[in-house]
Amino acid sequence: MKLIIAIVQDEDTPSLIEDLTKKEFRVTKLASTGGFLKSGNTTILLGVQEERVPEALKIIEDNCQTREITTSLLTVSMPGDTYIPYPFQVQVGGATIFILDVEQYIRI
Ligand code: 2BA
Repeated sequence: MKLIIAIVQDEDTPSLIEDLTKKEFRVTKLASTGGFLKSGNTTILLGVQEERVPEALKIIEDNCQTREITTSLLTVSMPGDTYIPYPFQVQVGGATIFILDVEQYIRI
């Protein structure tokens, strides 16, 4: 068994979870926050049989889009201790995925 941890954008989460559950994957959804943008994203936990990993990855790929986000985390300093926000574009990936070996899977 494998544990897929997928960090996805909030906008893609409802359709992703619907498609995964339709195909009888067991899913846990966690609210998370990206360290760089400091804005909300979603972390999905999926415990899957090894042979179903490609199917799960395909569903994630089909539901999660890369997007350009405009952020103003950077500031430009001006004379007189004034800082003005400096908008810039960041490309946020469709999904960041980790796949881990599961030693044991127990449901009580
Ligand atoms: P954030 O940390 O909020 O990052 C959002 C996007 O900002 C990233 O998109 C990347 O394009 C950019 N970014 C992140 N750190 C950067 C840096 N130090 N300098 C310049 N640009 C930077 P993604 O790479 O698609 O990541 C989307 C979200 O996935 C991340 O949100 C974070 O929550 C998670 N993530 C990505 N890589 C990770 C990793 N190696 N470990 C844990 N979480 C990760």
